[in-house]
Amino acid sequence: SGISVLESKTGASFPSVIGPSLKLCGIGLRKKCVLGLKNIDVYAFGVYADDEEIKRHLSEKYGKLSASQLKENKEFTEDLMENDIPMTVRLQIVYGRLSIRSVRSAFEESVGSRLQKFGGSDNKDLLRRFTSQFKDEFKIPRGSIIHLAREKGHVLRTSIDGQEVGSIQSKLLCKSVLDLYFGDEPFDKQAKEEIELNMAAYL
Ligand code: DAO
Ligand code: DAO
Ligand code: DAO
Repeated sequence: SGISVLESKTGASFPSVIGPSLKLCGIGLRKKCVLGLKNIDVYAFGVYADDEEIKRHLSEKYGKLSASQLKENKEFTEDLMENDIPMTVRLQIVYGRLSIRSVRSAFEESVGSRLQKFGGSDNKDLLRRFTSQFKDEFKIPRGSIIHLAREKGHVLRTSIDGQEVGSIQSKLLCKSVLDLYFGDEPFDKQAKEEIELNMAAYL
């Protein structure tokens, strides 16, 4: 126990295991371009998954392929995002002046575009249900740890520094959140590759 991995640019530290069974599969950086001119580092992230559950759900279908064959395999990515496999994205905030308003609007832009991509246009309600959990009085200073956990049954549970913010049962929402980190247009391409290679190695 006690082993952790550092994100090189920010020094954010990620335990290699969280809870009883979630293993670190890759780490990366979420940047955001502000005012069309400069990139700020908003948070470092680590993606965790239950290795046994990946194996249980996907080894029959993909077990004969090598990790490098699976790296370019879109169907494998889709299956990782769609199956009922527990995964957690752990965010460590590195930007010091994050307001809840900007979190809400970034979320509506990033997750909103995925909800639209996967679910068509009539999920404004779902999105609002989720962002309404982000109360203005919450504070997310530098160093805050946010967990976005997909639990069994496609429940997305959100917590900040160990305090639960809320949970929503939605397969579409879970998939949309995971897509930010290892979908088609991920926040960090190198992280996506690392995540998929490690997940493939669990088969
Ligand atoms: O101060 O206007 C500003 C820049 C804020 C950028 C905020 C990006 C928020 C990204 C989502 C963070 C989720 C925890
Ligand atoms: O980086 O664009 C993005 C999406 C990140 C998801 C962040 C969810 C943050 C939930 C915070 C609750 C704040 C009270
Ligand atoms: O660490 O400063 C911080 C952020 C604390 C946010 C706490 C959120 C607590 C939410 C409880 C609401 C229950 C529905």
